Amino acid sequence: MVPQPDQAAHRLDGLTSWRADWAGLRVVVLGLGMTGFSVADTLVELGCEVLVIADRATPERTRLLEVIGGSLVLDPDGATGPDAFEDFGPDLVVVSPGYHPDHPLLALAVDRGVAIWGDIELAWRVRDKVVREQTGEPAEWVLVTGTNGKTTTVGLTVAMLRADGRRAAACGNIGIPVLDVVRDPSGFDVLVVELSSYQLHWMEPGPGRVAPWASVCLNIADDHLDWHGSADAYAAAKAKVYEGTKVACVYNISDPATMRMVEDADVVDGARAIGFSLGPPGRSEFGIVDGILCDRAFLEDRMNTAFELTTVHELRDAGLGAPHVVANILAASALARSLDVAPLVIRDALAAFSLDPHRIELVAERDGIRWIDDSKATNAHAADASLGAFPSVVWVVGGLLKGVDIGAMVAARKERLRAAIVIGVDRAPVLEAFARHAPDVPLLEVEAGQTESIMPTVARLAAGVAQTGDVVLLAPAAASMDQFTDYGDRGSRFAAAVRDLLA
Ligand code: UMA
Repeated sequence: MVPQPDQAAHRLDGLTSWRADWAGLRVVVLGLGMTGFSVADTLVELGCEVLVIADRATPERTRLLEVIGGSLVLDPDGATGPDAFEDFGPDLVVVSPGYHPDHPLLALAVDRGVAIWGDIELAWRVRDKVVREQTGEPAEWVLVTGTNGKTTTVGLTVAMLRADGRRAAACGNIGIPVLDVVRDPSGFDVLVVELSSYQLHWMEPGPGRVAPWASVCLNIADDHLDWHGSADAYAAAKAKVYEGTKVACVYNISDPATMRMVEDADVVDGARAIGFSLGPPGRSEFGIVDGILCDRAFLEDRMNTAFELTTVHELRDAGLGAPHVVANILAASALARSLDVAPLVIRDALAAFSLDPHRIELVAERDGIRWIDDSKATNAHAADASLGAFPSVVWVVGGLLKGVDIGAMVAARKERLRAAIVIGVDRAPVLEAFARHAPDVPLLEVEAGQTESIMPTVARLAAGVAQTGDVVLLAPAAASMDQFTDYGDRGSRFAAAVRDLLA
């Protein structure tokens, strides 16, 4: 007998542990990328009946799915998926983050009253698979979102926790599915989970709601508007990061929208709001006084004293001095301090920390000109932060703009621009932004031809205009997939072209 939606809902409510009775639950998994595979693998191990439906799948994952005992319907044009869905009659759908919420199979699930979870909800429900020896409890979770700086902040927080001897894992949108970490038999004390707005979109109140130890939305600016439909919907998804927080909601004082998110969030009684900014900190805040990064939140006498964490000078020496990186450091310190990591341990962790590639990475310096790869600046907000770190810039800009207008940033930063070198297939919006807001900035265009020739041309053009004291900055304010495999490919090609030119 096919279970009715309310029976199925009742059963799902009880599935809040790895040891609950998952056997025989019929689940459609949407997507067979990184997430879809981790979901299918988990559910099969739990004894569920699993049908994966996807537009595409690599031969490797297709084969592995067969080996573990999941079924796959490949549905490249949307023709067979709906019938396969109906025939299977799922109790539950688990969706990969890349699926647009208007996808016909999701509409079908809603129409048939079938619950939809994201992979994060599933991971939270089964997080007790491996528990900590000392406490018998599963790892605590720390959630990190924001438009920019997520991965850096996750890396910093994990480094601080590890320096304190905790077993901490970075996971989520950084490229490691949370389910893989939750099932890792070695076990962890803390998971630091990077969440994209897509993953947050699917997180809902109820028995599967994540209750993090601490959470942060680093900043919010327009991004992914094509997926969410509006800036409000994007912000509403991001705000969910704070829901259910137990100890510390960390927010950005210079981005008041993040503070409002905390005010509106439904958190556990006693959870504190902790602000961070580059200015002097008030009580319950992290900030900077006379070049010293301070914690005025996690100490008894926060009226009169503060803990010193490190100095801007030391951070500059470690290549961590750009203002937006310092902001990430303050946020990560707040998360780590909420877990009782000592200030001196934080200082040591920072001294040993280096940024990931393609994040304001110095590629070369010659004749007083610095060449910097910030290919990770895939949206206007990140590029704006990057431009703000340098007084005189030859800016390499363009790519997939994802529906975002860069006009305001061009207007705000034009005084810093020696010239702009425009790349990308869809360059009309970039050219328009300059024509409207910065007509005096010289523009050099790179033909949208072969991928191999783009960066060598960029390097040659930049060398022709850059002067002593300038920074040639690859911070394209756009995604890369129109011409490159990903932002890493774009940055590596830039670095290789610069080195070739200077060799
Ligand atoms: N698929 C379809 N139809 C669709 C969409 C997807 O069939 O309309 C299927 C295909 O089988 C495809 C698979 O789904 O192979 C891909 O699923 P996915 O797009 O959800 O990607 P995953 O491989 O599962 O990776 C996801 C995140 N991707 C996205 O959110 C787009 C990864 O973030 C994340 O690292 C990974 O889960 C592990 O948690 C990447 C990303 O670009 C890095 N994130 C965006 C960003 O950071 O801006 C949000």
